[in-house]
Amino acid sequence: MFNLARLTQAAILAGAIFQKVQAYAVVGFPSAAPRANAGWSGNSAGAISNDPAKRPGIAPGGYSPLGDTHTPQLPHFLTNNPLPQGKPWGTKNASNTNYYENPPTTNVTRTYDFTITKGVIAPDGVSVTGLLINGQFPGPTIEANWGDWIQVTVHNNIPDEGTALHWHGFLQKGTQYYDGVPGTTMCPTAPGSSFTYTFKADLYGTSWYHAHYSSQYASGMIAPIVIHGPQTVPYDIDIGPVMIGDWYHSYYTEGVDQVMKPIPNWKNPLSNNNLINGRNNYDCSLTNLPCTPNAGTAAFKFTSGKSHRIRFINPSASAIEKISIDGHVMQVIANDFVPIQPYNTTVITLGVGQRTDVIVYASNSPTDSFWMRAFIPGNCSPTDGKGNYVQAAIFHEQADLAKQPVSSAQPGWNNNICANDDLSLTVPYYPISAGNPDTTETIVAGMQSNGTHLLWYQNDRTFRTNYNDPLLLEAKLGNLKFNDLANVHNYGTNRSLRFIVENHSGQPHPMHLHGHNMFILASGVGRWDGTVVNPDNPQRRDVHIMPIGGYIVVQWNQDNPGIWAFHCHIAWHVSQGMVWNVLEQPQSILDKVDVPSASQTCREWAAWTGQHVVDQIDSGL
Ligand SMILES: *[C@@H]1O[C@H](CO)[C@@H](O)[C@H](O)[C@H]1NC(C)=O
Ligand SMILES: *[C@@H]1O[C@H](CO)[C@@H](O)[C@H](O)[C@H]1NC(C)=O
Ligand SMILES: *[C@@H]1O[C@H](CO)[C@@H](O)[C@H](O)[C@H]1NC(C)=O
Ligand SMILES: *[C@@H]1O[C@H](CO)[C@@H](O)[C@H](O)[C@H]1NC(C)=O
Ligand SMILES: *[C@@H]1O[C@H](CO)[C@@H](O)[C@H](O)[C@H]1NC(C)=O
Ligand SMILES: CC(=O)N[C@H]1CO[C@H](CO)[C@@H](O)[C@@H]1O
Ligand SMILES: [Cu+2]
Repeated sequence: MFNLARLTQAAILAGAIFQKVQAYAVVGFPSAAPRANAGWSGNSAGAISNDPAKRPGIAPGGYSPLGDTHTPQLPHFLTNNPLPQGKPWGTKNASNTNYYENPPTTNVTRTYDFTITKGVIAPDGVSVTGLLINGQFPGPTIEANWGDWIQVTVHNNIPDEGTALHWHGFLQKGTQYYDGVPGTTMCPTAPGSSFTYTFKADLYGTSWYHAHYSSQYASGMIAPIVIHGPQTVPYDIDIGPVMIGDWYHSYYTEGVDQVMKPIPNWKNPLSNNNLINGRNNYDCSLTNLPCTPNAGTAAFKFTSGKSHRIRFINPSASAIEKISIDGHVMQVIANDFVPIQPYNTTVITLGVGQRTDVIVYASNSPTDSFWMRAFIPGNCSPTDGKGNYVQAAIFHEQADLAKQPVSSAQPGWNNNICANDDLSLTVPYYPISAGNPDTTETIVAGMQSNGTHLLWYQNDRTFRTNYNDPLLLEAKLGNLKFNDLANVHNYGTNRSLRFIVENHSGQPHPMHLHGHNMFILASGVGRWDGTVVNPDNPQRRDVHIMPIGGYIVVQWNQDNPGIWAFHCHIAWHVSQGMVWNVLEQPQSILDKVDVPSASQTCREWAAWTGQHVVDQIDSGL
């Protein structure tokens, strides 16, 4: 056995090898030593177990098995269930199936059992209170095949807070009760209680799940989801999820307190670090908190001559991430759950909640090594300027793991454009035309005072939840008179809706819609001139960045009865009320959507809140 700390130290002392990050002065950014790889030997990529439970555990020092050179690659699909001939999802593929209308049914259910706990963690060496899923940060990866059912039982062992988990990007057709938005679809799960979610893997690709109760997810309740499905561009190796997000050296309630302070004392929380799969170093001289230097950065393994799929996910509370790999072009094959016609780029931009799947081709040199980099531009997202950069080493099979890669950053790797790639580049693989909407809504978003607090308003409406009285449960009872702060808008049986959202603010907003993929018709700075990009087949996804001082134009078909939040995915903006609820086909909610009439979860929540004060400072989401 070798000593982790000593190896890390040795790697730093390799001196000349450590390359200072060029072009950007990373204040206080300490060495990025590769992690020790106690379990990994030699050149083999490691056997892939088809049973996620049989994969190796967490590397020393980390809180998740992700992001180490011995993290096993993922299979192309799961086979630990009775398989019909061929693919688990049958003959459906990326070009012959409209996945919104005809997802496959495998009749296989993947079950997971999660326990949420609160404890002190130090992912970057700085000790903070965090929230863990089965003791992990990021939490355990959910893996399923396209067409499977996913069933997750969540035990809330947080002693003093409710919780709810949201499965980002799934349509939840007929299963909205399991969408995990407290006060909208369900009551929060009380401390000591459990809740079992059941939903279908109707779309395929890369996503994540996260707490939707206040800003809990900013304290660690995030984790990847991989739904194996048809391939559009063949590749050899699936590296798996790479979550890149901001990190705060305080429990999330501190951020909520800051942003919800009455005028004039409110302020935007500043992120303190940037993590890849929950890992980075931090310069301990910059904090008064208990801190251990050289916590370790993430590392990945490539095989020379092979093509590698990487599943980038931005689970930040607030940050826009710029992601690049030195010396390598990334071939983009999907955005969110939507496969697209491949295009090449060197820098990927992800707003909160967004995913991009890429294929990276490795050189034939077995000893190659180089850096993956991620950067949060300060003009896009409020950071303290000390920890907005993270890097992770990528090693080929015979590279010396004790040596820092020596590679140069891509041109533009740290560009400060607070917007997604041009919509003309992102063309869905399965073409669908948006058509003309039945109803168009113009929404002007900006900050306004409610008399005491500065909140986000959309057309003079802001949002605050009532945990004890979920909107969906009321709709199921036929009660459609919601109070003003519920911010519910009834679009009845309109077949399609178009939202023109204007941004009267100095910040970009990653806008997310539950229960749907949106057609992204246009996005830009200033005012929309009426032009639709790729009108026959516009980009579709579930989050798109509304640029600073600009707009987005989105549209979707009302094919999913329910109450769906259209919200900014910046945790602090949601706290301040940036949520617009779409009530879709209320009559069909009564007729078709399965919602328990007497919710045990609400009874448990009512019992708990009868004896404890819920200190709901923010909107509740
Ligand atoms: C999908 O299947 C159809 C046959 O149903 C076939 O013609 C087509 O080439 C397949 N597309 C892909 C991308 O595999
Ligand atoms: C799934 O179950 C349904 C109902 O029992 C059945 O009709 C269908 O053929 C099954 N599909 C597969 C792929 O086994
Ligand atoms: C994209 O990059 C890949 C790998 O470098 C290359 O094979 C392909 O030809 C490129 N495609 C385009 C359109 O440049
Ligand atoms: C403004 O909003 C905050 C946060 O929801 C709330 O606590 C406060 O009571 C509101 N002020 C008024 C005057 O309604
Ligand atoms: C369409 O939505 C609007 C709200 O914008 C509503 O007034 C109208 O009644 C809806 N139409 C139908 C057919 O439900
Ligand atoms: C389209 C639009 O109205 N954009 C606005 C975004 O916010 C800035 C700042 O308030 C305005 O100047 C823009 O007109
Ligand atoms: Cu926002």
